[in-house]
Amino acid sequence: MGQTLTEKILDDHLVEGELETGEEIGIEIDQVLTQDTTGTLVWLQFEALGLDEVQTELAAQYCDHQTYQFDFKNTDDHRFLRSAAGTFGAYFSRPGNGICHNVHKENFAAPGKTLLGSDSHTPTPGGLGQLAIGSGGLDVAVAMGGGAYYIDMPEVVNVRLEGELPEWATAKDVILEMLRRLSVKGGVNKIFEYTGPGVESLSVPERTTITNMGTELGATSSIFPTDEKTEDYLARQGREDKYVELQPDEDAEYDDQLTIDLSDLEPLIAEPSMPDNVVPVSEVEGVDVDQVMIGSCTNGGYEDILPAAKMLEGRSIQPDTEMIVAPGSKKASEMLAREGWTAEMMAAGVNYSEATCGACIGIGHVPGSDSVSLRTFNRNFEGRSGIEDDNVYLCSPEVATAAAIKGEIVDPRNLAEELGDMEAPGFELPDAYEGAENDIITPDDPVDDDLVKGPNIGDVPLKDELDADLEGEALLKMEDNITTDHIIPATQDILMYRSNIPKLSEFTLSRVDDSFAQRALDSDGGFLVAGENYGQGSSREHAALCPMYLGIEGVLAQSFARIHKANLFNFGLLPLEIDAEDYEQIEQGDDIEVVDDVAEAVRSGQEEFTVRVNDDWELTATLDASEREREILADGGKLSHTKKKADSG
Ligand code: MIC
Ligand code: SF4
Repeated sequence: MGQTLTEKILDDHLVEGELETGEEIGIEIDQVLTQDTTGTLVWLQFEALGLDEVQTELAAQYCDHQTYQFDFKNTDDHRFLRSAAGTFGAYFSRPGNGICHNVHKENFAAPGKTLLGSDSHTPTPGGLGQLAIGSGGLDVAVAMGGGAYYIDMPEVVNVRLEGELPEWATAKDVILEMLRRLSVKGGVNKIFEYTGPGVESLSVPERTTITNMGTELGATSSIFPTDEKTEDYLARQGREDKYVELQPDEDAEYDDQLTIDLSDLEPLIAEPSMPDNVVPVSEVEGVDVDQVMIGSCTNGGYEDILPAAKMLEGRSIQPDTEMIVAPGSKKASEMLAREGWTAEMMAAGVNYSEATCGACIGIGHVPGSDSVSLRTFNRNFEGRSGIEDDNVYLCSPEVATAAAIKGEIVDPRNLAEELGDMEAPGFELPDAYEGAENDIITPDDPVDDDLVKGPNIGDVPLKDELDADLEGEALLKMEDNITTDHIIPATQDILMYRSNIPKLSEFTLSRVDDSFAQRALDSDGGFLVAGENYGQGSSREHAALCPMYLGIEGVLAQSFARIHKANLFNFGLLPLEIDAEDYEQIEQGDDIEVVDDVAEAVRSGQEEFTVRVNDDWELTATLDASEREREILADGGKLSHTKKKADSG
């Protein structure tokens, strides 16, 4: 039987297990990436594991999320990261050089290689045939030390692309269409493999827009085969030697399949406040728009900003609509500036920003109260923009720019007809990707060779072994699709505590209930209760580490997002699955007791656990975990587990 492209790459990297759907496999990692808000924990844990040198082919540390350095704590984090990169042997991309995914794509991404990153959008270079996966920071630290990365073998789903995109429809509309069909949990434990005649009509940056936002489907990864377009793209970066041809076998068997006819697509938009609230733009025409933002790791490339610049050439945006362009990389910025496009945008009224994640996680350009913001980003979770009751829509750069020109949501096809002289800008690559040559410090020529830790950078707390008795209050009951932004928000006033867990923990779940952290500290242990897809969104392991620090013992949820579930194991929290009826019946404040010797049951492979509620009724909960995960959990998390293993020789 032939192999899928995913199976071929996994096979090449397999160190444990077999490629059978649902079975745990261990794979070798070639490249890792990390960024400033998850990277400090990565290196602190690398150090705590007693590791002293990067073992992967390549490791890259980016400074991209909090580049405005509002507080000395952010700046100290960046200094620490530079010193860690220098000390342990990683590339260091300086603050302002751009978003990890964009900069990685422009400099290091390589077909056929595996990439593990402590950011949920790590799958971006899947657009050029790299098998890239997002994970918590501790898994990245272990991989960087030469350890395998473990996942359950995902289902491989074939997305067959046919036809070609019509004018004004874009790659963003392809992935919005996927979200419309499959929802934000439709991709959990799946890898989407794009094939079919439609692939060749898409350039690499268009493909990476699709693979980037596969994360919003909850997918483990997304990948395209390689072809002339991939080779050409790498050549424009001066890296044609990295090209390898990668195609699935003709008789490859997929777990599932769907077809998208690109020629049927039209401009789409995700309404507030979930990326899968997708409708045709024409259905929401006429909504007044206060703010338009172009940028992020989804649509912040040279090729994404150029269409906006072309649409704006010789025009003005509406006086009551603000338009901000935040490029994904300094290289993109430098190229646009050298070609004069930055000046065109500025003349049209654009507020041009540095290359950063920034506004995507509520840092800067926070929308006004009761206002509408149209963004080319990938997430519009409620409150993520920095204001609680936000109205953030997600769309392509073309739709965003049309809104800035008109001052309201408009289908760009209708705007073009109205204006009479606005052409569809199309999609164009630069002749050569050149610029920002001074912004990556190589491991061969580091700035520092010793760790520099500011006063806000503390140790990573450890948890004790799992107890025999697990009992406590259901401290918080939450609904479906709770995001890691709910658990640990990323906004400016909170982000500076990412390396200070005691302080950061004070903000745990504050967006759901501001008394939660104190209640958790006051009670001796306790549980969280949630609906479906608990912990979707980011890879931030703080969303497991902070509840652990507050004494939370476990989470009872109808289902979990993949990365968050792995993070719960890594920090020793018991993730139990419960059914919908039991979920309905449990109330916040109920007494929860996991019957049995829990530690023993976890180690021995027990799958079903009896949970007694209020000493009154019982439910059966499931622990879906591999032997490896059970050992980690029982030992109190991966750090304690690894130390214990090292101590026992
Ligand atoms: C995000 O988009 O939410 C982030 C900020 O990039 C996170 C990482 C983090 O929390 O630092 C992600 O997606 O993993
Ligand atoms: Fe940065 Fe936003 Fe991309 Fe996360 S989703 S890496 S915050 S641009």
